[in-house]
Amino acid sequence: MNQEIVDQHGVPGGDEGRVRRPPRRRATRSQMRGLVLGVASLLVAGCLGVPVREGRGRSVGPGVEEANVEAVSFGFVPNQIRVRAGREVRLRVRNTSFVEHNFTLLSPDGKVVKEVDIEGGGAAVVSFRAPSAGRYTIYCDRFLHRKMGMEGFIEVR
Ligand SMILES: [Cu+2]
Repeated sequence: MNQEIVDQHGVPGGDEGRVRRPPRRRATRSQMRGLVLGVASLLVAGCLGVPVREGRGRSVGPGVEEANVEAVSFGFVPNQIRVRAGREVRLRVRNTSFVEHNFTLLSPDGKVVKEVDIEGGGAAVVSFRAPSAGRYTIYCDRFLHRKMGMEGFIEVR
């Protein structure tokens, strides 16, 4: 982290000898960089696809697979989860951000299988049967969230 700059010159009328001022130049520069990075990541998310983070279900009992999914602003981690066909799949979704997100699960033919809103800091378990191979889609239905990267896939094999 950047060290804060302490201005040694007092301000007329001030009763303290040392006055702490915000490091104006650096703040401006890092704000600019933040803006550029923010715009760049929006472009990447919206146009080129977010980075793939793979995960897979683990067996937690006879015929049951479980996977953890983290909902962040704006994405799911992992966003590509492989599970085995013929199982009950339990997705443990934790929203680790401060805003509400949504978790919608679509079947390979585009039907809503499950849908749940998860408040900031909250969690939900989304269970479904995955009878045969196919690609399920997950996304957040909040305005623009999917476009910004809150989308992923459950690959049933
Ligand atoms: Cu969201």
